Amino acid sequence: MNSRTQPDSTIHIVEKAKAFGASMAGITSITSLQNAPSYEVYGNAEWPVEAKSLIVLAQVHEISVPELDWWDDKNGGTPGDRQLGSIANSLRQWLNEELNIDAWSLPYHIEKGGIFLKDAAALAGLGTMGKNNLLITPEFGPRIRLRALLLNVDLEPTGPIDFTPCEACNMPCRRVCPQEA
Ligand code: B12
Ligand code: SF4
Repeated sequence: MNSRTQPDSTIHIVEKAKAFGASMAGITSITSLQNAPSYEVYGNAEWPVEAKSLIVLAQVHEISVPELDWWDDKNGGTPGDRQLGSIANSLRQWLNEELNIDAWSLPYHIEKGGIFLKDAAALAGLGTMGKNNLLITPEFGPRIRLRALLLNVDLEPTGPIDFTPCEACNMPCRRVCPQEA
């Protein structure tokens, strides 16, 4: 598959990501990401020249399972990120085998070639940037972990969305910090 694909392909790929276990998934273009606010601050990023779009995956971290976000030095990561990595890997293989789409899994850290995941997720319509500087999703609030795959095809974007939870809120997120940051 190449050139611009149909909206049906976007829906099919997003649904498959969820079937592999992602709580949410969405698509945006590399061009949109290049113009996102974090790149204005950070400067240009380098991606494979073939990359045209990306799929952002989110996994909910329920309040009852805090250990999903516990850093473990032995394996160098968190259980939640390993679960999301495995979902991304299954999706990457399926995209390649079933749709002939090349997909690149990305490192977590920006300095190792990762992307700014909150910007990507906001552009892909998973949620909006909250006043706490985290991505807030309509269904799971900020309690999600993100990951992304770059794709060598143009796909119909799924965002951004019109969602403004902070507008009518008295900002407990800003008042809770013991250091008044
Ligand atoms: C470096 C980093 C950290 C550092 C520094 C955090 C910081 N506050 O600067 C440390 C280690 C401290 C950290 C801590 C945490 N992090 Co962190 N971190 C990252 C990482 C690797 C890069 C973030 C970064 O440097 N951003 C770039 C700087 C320049 O910008 P920024 O501060 O994010 O602000 C930009 C956005 O707000 C954007 N923006 C604002 N409005 C809008 C509107 C639109 C439409 C768009 C597109 C963009 C946009 O523009 C700003 C720049 O101008 C990302 C993973 C990734 N690869 O993206 C995870 C990530 C952001 N972290 C995450 C999380 C969960 C956390 C913690 C909650 C972890 C924890 N359990 O404590 C804390 C929260 C700390 C906090 N109060 O912010 C999640 C966020 C999930 C979410 N729901 O948003 C991410 C995406 C990791 C992941 N895999 O899911 N983190
Ligand atoms: S507590 Fe309110 S202001 Fe803060 S991020 Fe959540 S909705 Fe936005």
